[in-house]
Amino acid sequence: MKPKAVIFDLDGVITDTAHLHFLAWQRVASEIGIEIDEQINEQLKGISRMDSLARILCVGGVEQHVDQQERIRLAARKNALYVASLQQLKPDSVLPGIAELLEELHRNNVPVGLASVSLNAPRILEALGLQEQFDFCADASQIQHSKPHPEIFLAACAGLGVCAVHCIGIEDAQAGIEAINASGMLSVGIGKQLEHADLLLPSTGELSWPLLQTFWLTQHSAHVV
Ligand code: B16
Ligand code: MG
Repeated sequence: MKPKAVIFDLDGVITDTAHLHFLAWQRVASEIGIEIDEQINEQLKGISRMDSLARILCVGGVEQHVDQQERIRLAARKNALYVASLQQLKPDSVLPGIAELLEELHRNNVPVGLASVSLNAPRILEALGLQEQFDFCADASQIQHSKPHPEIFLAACAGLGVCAVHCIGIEDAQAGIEAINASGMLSVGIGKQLEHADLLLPSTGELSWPLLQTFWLTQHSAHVV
């Protein structure tokens, strides 16, 4: 018995773009007099661009004073800075263990999906040379809710033609773990401070197909009963 699919988050699981998001937001925030630190960035992981901006405006206490037109301008400015920084991504920016795991999944005929709320996901996969490795990438432009809502994971399952309860999802953000759990999939968390993950690993380097298989065999029957 094996999972019908494995669905990956992008930022923080496939590659480490969280820091690039942070640097771009930090610059835009400072231009309007708001200071943000890494702790605040932690809350932006898995959250859409406009929702991230709303949280930053909240931190600065100016949420009521920034209209929609200005929000669109600030989000576009952040995205331009972020996209420019993506030029530094190369195939060796893929996090440890990921390329090997993708190969093992293909060798074992396990479909692979991507569930990222980033509108930049296709260009990031291309920069990493991984676009051929995913059988289906959920399109962030077609969803209404970012994580912790399960919509992006359910969209990935639908695209692969599989039922969520037969899949494993892998995430590095708390909002993402909540999204996986709400979708009915089994959750694998990457990091040290995540709560509610069915399996928690300190880093992507620990991921492997034999480990996921054992996890599936021990957890799946208990999970669907
Ligand atoms: P963009 P994920 C998320 O990607 C990031 O974690 C989050 O920080 C970002 O705001 C969001 O994508 C939107 O990204 O501005 O590029 O559309 O973790 O779901 O892969
Ligand atoms: Mg992530």
